[in-house]
Amino acid sequence: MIIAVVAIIVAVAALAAPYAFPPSTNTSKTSSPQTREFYLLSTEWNMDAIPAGLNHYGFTPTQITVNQGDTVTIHFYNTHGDTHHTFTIPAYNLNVDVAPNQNKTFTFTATQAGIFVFYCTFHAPTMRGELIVTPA
Ligand SMILES: [Cu+2]
Repeated sequence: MIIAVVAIIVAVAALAAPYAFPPSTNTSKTSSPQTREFYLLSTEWNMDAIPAGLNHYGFTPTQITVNQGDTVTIHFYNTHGDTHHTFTIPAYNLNVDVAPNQNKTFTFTATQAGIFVFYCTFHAPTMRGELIVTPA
């Protein structure tokens, strides 16, 4: 079973190889810091799918991927009329509170590489996502 899985991975990698690598003459690194812009919404999970005791709020999207050194601008929309939501990442000192039916735009520099959970302080653990900062 494991051998079959490895064989499939190797086969897929072989197919992807011509497209996955830059031309051999290009040896310089081209990922200089960029400004990246994202729209983030508060959303709701399917009520029927939520176990008792958990709230039904979430984020869309749930993943934001940037490169280390990028300037990241997020437009965060609270789509709900009856509750605040926050965008919180302690490691980045981010804790942006957005009032009902309001939005805020904020910017930060992705100085630290890694995977950082972003969450709403009012609606964790369901209302969460991941900021993925790939190393420079
Ligand atoms: Cu919330």
